[in-house]
Amino acid sequence: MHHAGDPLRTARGPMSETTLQTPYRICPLCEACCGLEIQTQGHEVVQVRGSAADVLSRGYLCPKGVALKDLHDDPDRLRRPLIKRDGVFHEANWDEAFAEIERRLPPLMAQYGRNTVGVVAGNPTSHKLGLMLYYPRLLKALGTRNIFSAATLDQMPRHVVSGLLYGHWMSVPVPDIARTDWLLVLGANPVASNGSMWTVPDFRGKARAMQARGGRLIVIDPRRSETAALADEHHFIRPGSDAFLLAGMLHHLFAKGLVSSGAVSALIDGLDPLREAVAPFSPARVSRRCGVPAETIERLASELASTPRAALYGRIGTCTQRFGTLATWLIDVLNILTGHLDQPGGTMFAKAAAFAANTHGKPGQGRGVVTGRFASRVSQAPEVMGEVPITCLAEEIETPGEDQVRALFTLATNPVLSSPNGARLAQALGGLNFMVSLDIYLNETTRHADVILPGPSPLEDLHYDVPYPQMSWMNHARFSEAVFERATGQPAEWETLLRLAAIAQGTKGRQDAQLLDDHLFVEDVRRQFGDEASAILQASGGLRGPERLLDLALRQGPYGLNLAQVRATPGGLDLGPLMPRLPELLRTPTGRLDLAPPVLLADLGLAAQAVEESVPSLVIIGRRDVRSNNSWMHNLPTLAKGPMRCTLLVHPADASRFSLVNGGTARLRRPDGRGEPLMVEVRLSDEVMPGVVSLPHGWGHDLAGTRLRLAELHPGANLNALLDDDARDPLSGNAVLSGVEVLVEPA
Ligand SMILES: Nc1nc2c(c(=O)[nH]1)N[C@H]1C(S)=C(S)[C@@H](COP(=O)(O)OP(=O)(O)OC[C@H]3O[C@@H](n4cnc5c(=O)[nH]c(N)nc54)[C@H](O)[C@@H]3O)O[C@H]1N2
Ligand SMILES: Nc1nc2c(c(=O)[nH]1)N[C@H]1C(S)=C(S)[C@@H](COP(=O)(O)OP(=O)(O)OC[C@H]3O[C@@H](n4cnc5c(=O)[nH]c(N)nc54)[C@H](O)[C@@H]3O)O[C@H]1N2
Ligand code: SF4
Ligand SMILES: [Mo]
Repeated sequence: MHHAGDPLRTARGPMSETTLQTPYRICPLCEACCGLEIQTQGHEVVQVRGSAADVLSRGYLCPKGVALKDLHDDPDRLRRPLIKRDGVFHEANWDEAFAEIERRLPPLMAQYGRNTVGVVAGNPTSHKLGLMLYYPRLLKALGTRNIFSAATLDQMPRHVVSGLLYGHWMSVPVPDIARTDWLLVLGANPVASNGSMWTVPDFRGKARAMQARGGRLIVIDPRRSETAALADEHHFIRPGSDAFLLAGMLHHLFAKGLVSSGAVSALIDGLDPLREAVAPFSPARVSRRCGVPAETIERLASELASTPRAALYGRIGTCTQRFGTLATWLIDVLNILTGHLDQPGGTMFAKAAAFAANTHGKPGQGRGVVTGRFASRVSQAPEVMGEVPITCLAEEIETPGEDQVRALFTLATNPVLSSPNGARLAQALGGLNFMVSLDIYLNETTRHADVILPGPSPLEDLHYDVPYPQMSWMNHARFSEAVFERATGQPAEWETLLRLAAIAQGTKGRQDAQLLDDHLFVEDVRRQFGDEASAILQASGGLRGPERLLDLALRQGPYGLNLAQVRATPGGLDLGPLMPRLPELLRTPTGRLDLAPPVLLADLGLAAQAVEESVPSLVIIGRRDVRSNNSWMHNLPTLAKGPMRCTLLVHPADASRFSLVNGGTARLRRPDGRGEPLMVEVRLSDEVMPGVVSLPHGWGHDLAGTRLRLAELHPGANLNALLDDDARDPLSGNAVLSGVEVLVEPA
């Protein structure tokens, strides 16, 4: 905590010192995007509660929302830039930090070219308006192809499928949970994760309401997760085999003549090739591979087809596997061929008030998407959405040659823990010529930086969600102001990005972010709007920075709103339930929905061969806990308390097979012997299926040189140390994080 005389706290917020206030703030920590009430007194946060007035979340919050107070107060959270000299970090002021970057970056770019700079963006980037809107400015200024992000540890298969089927990466259908009667969840645990690629605060409450009206929740997961515990039915599945199961369901629909795509029938192509391609996947054949009985596969397919309001939803468990894109595609295809896509109670598309490409341009037709416009230098992994797989980062730094990555920007990311084979990456980062991190902690990744530039506390930042209203359970527009003013000298992160962009580009007058912003805004508006530009510039009035861009996006959006309107309504505007959007939403070149893109059929052919492959005797999966958030919230007291959560779940049958006991320590190793073994505490549980062990990711806070004093006390072990940085889904570049073979023995 900073005391009153601290120069960092001399900029005073708008609140008086003693009265209690409860400003509204959208939670920036996960995709549920809950509306919160931050009770404050002067400069202190007293308490965090759910905002009952929020149109999206209606008072819901989770323990992480409460921990925003701890995050704001955390003495380890960086409040000043750090510059490393002779291996030691020193606090610096902002001008010194930018000067250091200006001294070291441009010469590298001049000598080695643009691709010598790599950029990695992490998960919190998508939860910050300033980072979302200004990160592209930095990328443009750098002009590098070496762009990486956490998307290839996560949802890239979802983007590829949305692109191929509907013509835009961000056209993601979500279950219409308010009206469905049958929901099958695969590879997601929204009770713990609070939902992903589906903004659905209080999933539990909504699932219970569905059950109360006679609906059924079915979960397919190698672990009886918190969501499975709530379900009417749970089935174990062998990790990594969802594509087989789903192809088996589709096979059954074709075999029994249950295919009927309802309202979208007139839009679809590719039915015949699809029928042919799933012929090898009879439920009897796939059953052995996925561990789900053939009768269950057939019954689930029949129920999906016969229930008028039904939906299939898959998430990270179905994405982070070798056939992740295939599994994601089959989920959509099953929804489509049972008449559930774009129907109330099925899976539907949100219509966002701002930033949604599927509300712009000509309705019903567009350019579609392409992938593989270039490939990564070393492994030749194809580009997807302009980036290459994050699991290629280490080799791009290590491998000499033209376009070798010698300088790196990291933006709100901790790949040393969150990406497979972090030990190799850490070593590679150590060999960079120059590294800059935009981050609020000195952690396992940023310790390798030469300069760390901290963002403000989330409570010192205004907010509007860019991606999440595009996949929300209802339509809405919400804005929240900063709760506190930023400390003196602390720039907003968009200003930092603009100054970095200016350094990369050699722009004159690069000290004044506001001027740079004005210049770029005018340029953009003129280019985009031609004759209308001056009216648009006039309308944006006195706004600056992200607010100005947001106002413009709202005005150009499908509801014709503006920022003043949204800002005047804390708790947000309710823009109604999800509505059918086909064919208007499509941006495919044909204006049609091709169910059988050739790349997917080709991969299905490979899957048909893989059905018979033998499976390892023991594989590992991850686990999310309500009180974690990937790798970076283990330093907060309210979340860190309680028993250690980084434990290895082992089925009793496996425990006797490997002589493990409850509470004992196990040694986990890779079959190829790479790296150090992990020592983990064993918890016996029939929650996991036999042959599968489960360890959460994001732990392993015992590396030297970090400043995470609380997290270091309970470091846990790094699951990703066991995973492969060369195991990917080739269609999306997504890492394989689930179902990886491991060896275990008592320690
Ligand atoms: N084995 C395994 N690995 C996984 C997963 C898994 O399920 N299993 N999940 C994957 C998934 S889904 C994801 S999204 C990735 C996440 O991968 P990353 O995004 O690389 O990891 P995070 O742990 O989210 O790290 C976030 C970083 O952002 C910083 N940060 C937080 N707030 C701010 C801010 O306001 N500004 C700035 N500048 N920095 C901030 C934190 O200090 C931290 O360094 O991990 C992936 N890794
Ligand atoms: N508390 C908490 N919430 C979070 C996060 C966090 O770290 N902690 N991270 C956030 C992020 S970045 C994301 S992307 C989302 C992710 O949100 P979710 O996708 O809901 O993520 P998980 O909770 O990991 O759920 C994945 C489920 O898939 C199961 N699974 C593993 N392998 C397979 C498989 O091969 N097939 C099937 N069918 N299932 C499998 C796992 O057992 C697990 O129950 O969560 C977000 N919310
Ligand atoms: S569920 Fe997510 S958005 Fe809601 S309070 Fe928790 S962390 Fe924040
Ligand atoms: Mo994620």
